[in-house]
This record gives sequence, C-alpha cells and structure tokens, in this order.
Amino acid sequence: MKIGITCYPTYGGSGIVATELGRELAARGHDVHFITYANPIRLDQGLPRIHYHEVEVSSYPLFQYPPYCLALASRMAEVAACYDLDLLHVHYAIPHSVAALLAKQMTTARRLPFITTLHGTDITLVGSDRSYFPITKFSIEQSDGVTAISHHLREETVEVFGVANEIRVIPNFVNCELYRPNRERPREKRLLHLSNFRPVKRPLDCVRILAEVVKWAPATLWMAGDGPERGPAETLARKLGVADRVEFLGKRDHVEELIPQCRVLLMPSEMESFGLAALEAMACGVPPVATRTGGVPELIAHGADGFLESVGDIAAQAARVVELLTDDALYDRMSAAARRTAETRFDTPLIIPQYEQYYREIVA
Ligand code: GMT
Repeated sequence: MKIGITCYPTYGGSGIVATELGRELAARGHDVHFITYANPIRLDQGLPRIHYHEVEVSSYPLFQYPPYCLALASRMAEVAACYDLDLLHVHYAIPHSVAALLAKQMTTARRLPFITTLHGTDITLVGSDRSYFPITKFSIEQSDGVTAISHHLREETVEVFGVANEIRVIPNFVNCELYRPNRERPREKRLLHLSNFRPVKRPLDCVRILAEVVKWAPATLWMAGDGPERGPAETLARKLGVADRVEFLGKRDHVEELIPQCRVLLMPSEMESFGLAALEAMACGVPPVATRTGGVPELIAHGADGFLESVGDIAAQAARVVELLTDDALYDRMSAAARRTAETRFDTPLIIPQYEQYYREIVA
C-alpha cells in the first residue's frame, strides 16, 4: 500500500508513534510518505521505501498567522496525486485531520480516504478548548476511519464530542528487538524522566520525588527532553539541594540506548492517554512509577509490572521508588514482568498488523 503519514515531527509521543509506525510499515513492504513541516525526530534518512515531503509555509506581511493547515492540505493533495497514495493517516486531530479532509476534497480524480489517530491532548486539552471544539468534532466525524490509542481515550472522545463514528482502539507499540534490557541490573541507582516537559507531564514532581528518595537511597536522576517546565525544574533542583544529582540531558534521539542504563522510570503526569515512555521503559525491563490517570492503568498493572499512585502524591511515588531501589528481589521480579508485558501485549508484530487490517478495511 502507499500511505501518506502526517504528524507533529517535533518532540512528542504522537510524532514518535507516527514515525515508528511508518518505519515498521516500510519494513513490511509498504511505501510510506511522511508529509510534515520538518523531518520527524526519530526518522533516520535513507531507509528503503520511506519518503519525506516537506511542507513549506510561506509568510506574507498580511498573515499574522501563516496558514499552515492550508499549506499542509495542498501538499497532501499534491503528494497523493504524484505518488498515487491509497490513503492518508494523520496523527493528532488538530489541524491534521482538517487538512486531510481538504486534501480529500481536492482530490477529485479518485477516492482518497483518511484515518485520524487520536493521541490524547488533541481531545483532552486542545480539541475541547472552545475555539477548536467544533472543528475537532467535525473533522473526527468526517474521517473515514478513527483510531484511539487507549480505551480511555475512546471513551473520553465519545463523551466530550458525542461523535457517533466507530473508534477503533489500537494501542501504542514498542519494538522489543530494539528496546531491550541490559544484561545486568544497572549498578547506579539512576531514575529517568522522559517527556516534552509540558505542565501536563509534571516534571517538577520528578525533582521532588528525587529529593525524597535520596533520604533513603543514593539515587540520581536523568531528565531527558525539553520544554517549558525544564527551567523551573532546574531551579527547583537547586532549591531542594539536589542539583548535583540531576542531569538535564535535553532532547535525545536514541532513547533505547538511554533507558536500559536506568533503574526506574518516573511518569508523574497529570494526564496520560497511554504513556508511551512507560511502555518503552518496560520493554527495557525498567519498571515505571507512574500516576493512576487516563489510559495508564491499561498499560501498567499496579504492583505487578510497575506502580501507580495518585497524581501529585510525592510521598507515595517516592516510597515506591525506594522499594524498587532497595529490594533487589522485588526489582528483578517487576523488571521481568514489565518486559513480559511489553513483549506479550505491545510488541510491534502484535500491533502493526492491526493498522494494516484497518487500512485494508478503510480502502475497501
Ligand atoms: O501531550 C503529550 O504528552 C504529547 C502527546 C502527543 O500527542 O505528542 O502525547 C500523547 O500521545 C502519546 C502517544 O500516543 C501518548 O503516549 C501520551 O499518553 C499522550 N499524552 C497525553 O495524553 C497527555
């Protein structure tokens, strides 16, 4: 099949899922065309059957806000015509599904269906904002296919938007060949946080958790990624006297090399429709200490392959980290269970065929 994929190419879960999906589809023989404003962050150049089409947004003195959605729609229609695309698959509803709808309408010579994959904040934050609500609802309703990355997100979408279309749940996935545990448990008691440092991720809680944990165990913390809360987190680390134990790594490409060097993943998010970082950690045998929110309980079984505590409960999350750092038998059990969950429920060979099957249904 010839598939056009559009996503946010910068740091963020939806772009990562879209990019990994494109790579996996290409590896299975499909032609994949990324149509985005920049090369997707985890997309290495030169892979067979992967093509990249940049969307250029011209500015003009009249445009206070250059109309990206229109430039994207034009490019989608152009690429679809030139390369005979069978369908468009857009990740994150706003504005990608609106652009896909326009591209579909512009393509009069033949049918160009599009699938919208909902990732989370496109529904819970951005889409439900008053200014975007009507267009988000409309573009979901007009999509030829809609998928959500968790049951929680599907239910939330139906509840918030009252849409009647079928929404298929296809969970996020991880390549368990690439994301693997270290042979031995890392010696250093290093914690990891991996996000885009937006307020919804609560990265400051990681610093607070570390400040509690160091009272009981000599832990350190890697903060990977970047975003608006990074500065405040750095300031807080100094204020709480743990700055020498925290390293801010900035944006990283190959996180599969980083994760196995850590003992525990911290995901203290306010909301998480899935929690891709936790899944990547689990595949590496790194148990997550996360919050009981959104779709996270669909991924992590509390007490078996990770821990779930209430949002903002620093004491409880820190206590779980301490348990993991001080009880090796518990750690090894949970680490193995985390890897097993990734392998048996979310490995790419289990999930990618679900997308392929959905494509066939929508194209037919
Ligand atoms: O808000 C973010 O965390 C980024 C966002 C995105 O779309 O880039 O992440 C969402 O999609 C990820 C990939 O499907 C999920 O793993 C995250 O849980 C989800 N984030 C939220 O729901 C807050």
